[in-house]
Amino acid sequence: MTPSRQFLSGVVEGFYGRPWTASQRTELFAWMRAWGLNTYLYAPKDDLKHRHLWRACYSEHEASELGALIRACRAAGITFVYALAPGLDPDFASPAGIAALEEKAGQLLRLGCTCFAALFDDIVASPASGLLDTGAAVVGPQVAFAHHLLGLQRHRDPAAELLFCPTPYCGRMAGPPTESTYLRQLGAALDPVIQVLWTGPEIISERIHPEDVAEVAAVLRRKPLIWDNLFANDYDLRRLYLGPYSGRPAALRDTVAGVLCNPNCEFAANFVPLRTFAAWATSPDYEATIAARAAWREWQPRWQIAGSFPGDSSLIPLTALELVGDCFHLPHLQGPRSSAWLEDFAWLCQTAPALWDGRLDRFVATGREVIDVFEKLTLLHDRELLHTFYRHLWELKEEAALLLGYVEWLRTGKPGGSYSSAEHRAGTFCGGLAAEFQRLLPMDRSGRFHHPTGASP
Ligand code: GDL
Repeated sequence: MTPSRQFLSGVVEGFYGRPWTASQRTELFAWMRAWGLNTYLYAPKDDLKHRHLWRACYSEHEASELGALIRACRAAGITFVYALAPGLDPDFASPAGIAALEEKAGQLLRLGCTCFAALFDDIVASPASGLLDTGAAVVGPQVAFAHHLLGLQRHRDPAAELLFCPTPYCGRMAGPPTESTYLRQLGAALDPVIQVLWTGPEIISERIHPEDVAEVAAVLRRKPLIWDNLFANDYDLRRLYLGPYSGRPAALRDTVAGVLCNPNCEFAANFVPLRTFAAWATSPDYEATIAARAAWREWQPRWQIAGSFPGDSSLIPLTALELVGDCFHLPHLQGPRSSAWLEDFAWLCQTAPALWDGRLDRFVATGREVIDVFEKLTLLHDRELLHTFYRHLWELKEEAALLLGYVEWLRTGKPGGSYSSAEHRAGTFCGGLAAEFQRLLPMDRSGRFHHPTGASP
């Protein structure tokens, strides 16, 4: 195991989709500085020169923007880490690949970057089994590349650090770590100073407990550095995650080298996720619900809405904001009010209207509140904030209106009939082509898919 070092805590901009803008990153650094986070890993999958065209150096204009970013990050007291993801290139470790690495790393070193990462995630198609147990042929060139990069850094700074993302980077892909040829070879060959990234039991891990990382730490011969995809939404852009950082007990901090969060693609959606994550990373008595409430309160001043008269403005009430956070919560968990809303609907559908009690009122009140929050949001002065949430809340308020109409029809309608709404024309379904396929092959609650006819293929 490596000797104990500073616990790394911060953000990895490591998602697929539009990278954040310079001003969003500047805002991010201000948040991170204020909240005590120390590391920013630059790894936007869709910066061509980070991954697909990793060998290409940045143009003069791009280099000046990147240099400014590095300086802004460092001025905020945050370590800037530039990630190279060369693994899609079959010859990344050939002499030509190494020459390209020298040139590319040279450019970044000149721009002031002193910390690097070599990422080898998502470079081979996942087999149906999900297991990615690649062997020596894969590990060797990756380690050679990383060691060469470390050497280039050390030339400048003998204390330089390097991060490394393996090809199987979570429990599901690697299988039991002690049985993974790849991980065993990596643990043995990789310079102990290099930190290895790991997303936990899953790519999107609902929970990461100390026992979930003990075995991989032993095989890698170092504590893993968690790349946390809890709030990432690039794999399902109809979702947003605004819930508090959860599922990681405080004891995890002693068993990992650090945690870097890869959050929502929509920058503005990340205030509560990152604020609560920072609270988790920096305080021993973190409590998710309390941290979420404090984060919404801290963010509320940004939610100013126009009043009926020019110059008249007010803040969206905290309860309304918390309802937004509840409706767009966490990947594996609805917020408490959303869960109750869902349960109430299921209950109302199964229960004769004569037996409905206060649950109808609660159901209707939540639906109306959702519609009302959307109306309020459209009055936001901060239009960037509005448009971050617009599509998501639009879909939900449309659904809320449908449900309210449906429940009213149940209450007053004749049994055995069917309901139609003026907003829903025959043959139009939300979600387009992908949703049509999802209706043909739905996933069950345990994450399995069954042959549509019911018979085995
Ligand atoms: C991944 C990718 C990441 C992506 C995330 C969520 C890692 C190491 N790589 O597998 O770029 O944003 O899933 O979709 O997590």
